[in-house]
Amino acid sequence: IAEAKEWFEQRGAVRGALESDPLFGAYKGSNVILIQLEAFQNFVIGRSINGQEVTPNMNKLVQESLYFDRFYHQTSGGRTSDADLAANISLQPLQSGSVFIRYAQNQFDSLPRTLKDNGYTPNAYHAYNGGFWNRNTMYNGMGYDYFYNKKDFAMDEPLGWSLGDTSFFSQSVSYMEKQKQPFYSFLISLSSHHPFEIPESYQTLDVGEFQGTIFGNYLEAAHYVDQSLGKMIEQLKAAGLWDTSIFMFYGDHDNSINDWAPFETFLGKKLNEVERYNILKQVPLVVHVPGGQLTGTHPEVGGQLDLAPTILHLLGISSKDKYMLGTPLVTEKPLADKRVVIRSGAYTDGNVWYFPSGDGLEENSRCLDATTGEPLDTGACPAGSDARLELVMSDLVIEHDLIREFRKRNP
Ligand code: GP9
Repeated sequence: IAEAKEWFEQRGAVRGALESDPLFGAYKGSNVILIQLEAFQNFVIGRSINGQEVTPNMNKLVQESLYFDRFYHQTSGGRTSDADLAANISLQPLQSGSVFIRYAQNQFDSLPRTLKDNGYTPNAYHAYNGGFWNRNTMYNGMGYDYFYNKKDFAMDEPLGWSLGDTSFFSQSVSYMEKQKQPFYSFLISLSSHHPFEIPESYQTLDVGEFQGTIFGNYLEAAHYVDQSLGKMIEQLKAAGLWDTSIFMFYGDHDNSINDWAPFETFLGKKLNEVERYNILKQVPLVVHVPGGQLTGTHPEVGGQLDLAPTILHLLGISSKDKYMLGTPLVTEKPLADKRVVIRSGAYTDGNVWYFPSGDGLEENSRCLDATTGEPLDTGACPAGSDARLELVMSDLVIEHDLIREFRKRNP
């Protein structure tokens, strides 16, 4: 326990050292709207098909925001719930199963509770059954004031599993308008869920040769989500919430389409192993700050575990004493030795991709150039054991409810 505590505290010290960064607290007191988009991968951003942009509203927002185009999802078998865990608790998912289901009774240093302790009104919004992924129980423990779930939404736009994202976002904003400020609103969209079939009347993109395929349906669904988000932004502006809120969205996980042929046709090139892996793991992260003062595309690597530390950093709320794994991404100077660790034990620092061997032997692991995909000497990937240690420490904390123990030793 002492070893794990010390290891986490070292990670906390990295965040603590960044508190002298000029952006620490630059948006103190702002509302925070964080949107997790279902199966939303990064490769659609900025792309067109038959002369039509797939995500015109997001592309426009990217121009007025910070855009991280090498941002990775870090989910495992707990899929959407793992992304939520990463974003709001900053711990790694488990090798199997979902933390939301297996360890909902644990004590965690969650983003909603931390914000609540700092005067925020934290609420979660998702227009599906509250018990799915054990959210009712988990959200209660995470400190949300209220979880707006299916029963809180008028089913005025039935689509797919539940309510269409356009109505979901719109009704969520109506709830936000009544919240005591500052608020933290965490929203989970649903309309772009596998297998991405949306009614014909919703298919407003000409996907040409992909028409009637799962890949074509995915593009249509992404286009619909983009329209929904565009309308939400207009509504936030009309409600006077746009300039008082940090507005962020990211994708939760990949779209589970296992055939690379349509990706290659859509992107117009053959994809090497590293390009495929990047497409599979990269989800967009867009951060719009009040007044749109921070803009530009950030090529530094980051992952979902960095979301809570990033938000706390911008708000000037210290996370150095929180048992979290991530580090802030929006800083004046990016961290020099930043690494993103995937549940498989793979990691990237932006220069290399390290893939551990299936047999666990270090000499059988692989190291590839992160851009060209060329194999490199394993010496170019020296941090495989550090990546593994991050997973071991995260597992220890989750499987033995260690944050509760840490706090007893150091309240
Ligand atoms: C359901 C939704 C889907 O509430 O979050 O979860 P997924 O199947 O993508 O993990």
